[in-house]
Amino acid sequence: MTLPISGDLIADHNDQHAAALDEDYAALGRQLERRGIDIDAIKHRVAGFSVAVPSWGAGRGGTRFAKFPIAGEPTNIHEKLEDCAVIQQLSRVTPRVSPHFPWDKVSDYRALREEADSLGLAFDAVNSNTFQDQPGQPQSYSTGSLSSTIEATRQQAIEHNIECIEIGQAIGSTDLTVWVGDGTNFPGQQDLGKQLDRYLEAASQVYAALPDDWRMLLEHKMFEPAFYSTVISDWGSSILAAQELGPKAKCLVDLGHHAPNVNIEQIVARLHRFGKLGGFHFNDSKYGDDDLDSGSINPHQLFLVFNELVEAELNPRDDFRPAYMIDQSHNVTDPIESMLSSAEAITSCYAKALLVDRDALHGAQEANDTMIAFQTLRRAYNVDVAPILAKARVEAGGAYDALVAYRYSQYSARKAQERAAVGLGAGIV
Ligand code: PSV
Ligand code: MN
Ligand code: MN
Repeated sequence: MTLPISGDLIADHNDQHAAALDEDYAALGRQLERRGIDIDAIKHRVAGFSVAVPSWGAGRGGTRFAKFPIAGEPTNIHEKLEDCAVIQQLSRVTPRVSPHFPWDKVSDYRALREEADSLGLAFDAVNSNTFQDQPGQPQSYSTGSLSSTIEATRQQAIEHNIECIEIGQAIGSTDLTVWVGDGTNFPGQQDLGKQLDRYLEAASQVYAALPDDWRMLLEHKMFEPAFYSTVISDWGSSILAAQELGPKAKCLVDLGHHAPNVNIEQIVARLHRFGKLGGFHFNDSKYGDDDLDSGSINPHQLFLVFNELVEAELNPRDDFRPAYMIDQSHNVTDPIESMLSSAEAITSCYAKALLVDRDALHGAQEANDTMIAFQTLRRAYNVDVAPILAKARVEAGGAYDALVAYRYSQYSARKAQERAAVGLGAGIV
């Protein structure tokens, strides 16, 4: 396997920091031991954690207004895979890539799977795209896709999703993530009930094409591109649709897709309660679907989401195996750096959630001791878990400080020389 970053470079970097890491890990271990926590057991759980990176996140996303490409930015799935391999090689928590079609279209998917494998990667959920028209496509999605009033358009959207399942089978995926931009921009534009009926009927045809071990992850979003109503706008619409479709349909929570101030951790608990929590798109948001870096705006919320996920792990329902993915748009940073930083932020919140004294929390909840319950969470949130993450990373072959090692490798300067320049243009959703 030829990985993009030199193994010697990573080893040298780690050697330089080995003594400091041992000291910090031992000090944190003593601190946690006083609380009755075995640091090695936490490190073991952290080592087992992973989150997929989005193929589309490897490029500069841009916004509706502009895209500012950077030199060396990937322009095809092969280059994107190479960049994702860098993220995995240094972080060791992102072994899978979530592809998007037709953006990542190639002629030979078995070869693509082998290519990913040779880079130490596998594929995660396949994302369909019926929110944009593609060159040469017979029907336009201007009237919507799975919910369009035009039968031929619905049929085209169904066939595209089924094609995504087939591609997914060739590349080793077992989940199809379906997000549709369908909705309306004006009151009265469509019958809100009939539009959902059409969506459900079409989605059931996609569902019928799922292989036995596959899941269909329904991703809701409140608005954009539809600004008056969206067909699958919230977790209520999502769970109702998933319940109607059947057991293989689950809900996917993108952290940026909710009404402002909504309690996302409670949504997580609700979806889990009904066995419908299928996956996540991690990112952060200040105003809407901002697709900012995970944990950059509200790391406490991310921790509270993971607190619910750890509770869910302890009380699994209906084959609980959420697909964790990043979904971000990098407009002003090197995407590799953003995803390294985000993967660390996400894993940190998982580690902190593992540190919560569950007996103390549940006891305080039963006794209605609000302050102790809150402080039990706070105590875990306040721990600097960086030594646990670094230890797990180094032991798995990653870098002590992934960002520093990445800069030191000059990977981005090398790619700027090797790769074709990217044209200007608007961004992606
Ligand atoms: C829609 O805003 C979304 O979150 C969906 O996951 C899409 O697949 C992705 O963004 C496209 O960038
Ligand atoms: Mn998303
Ligand atoms: Mn989004």
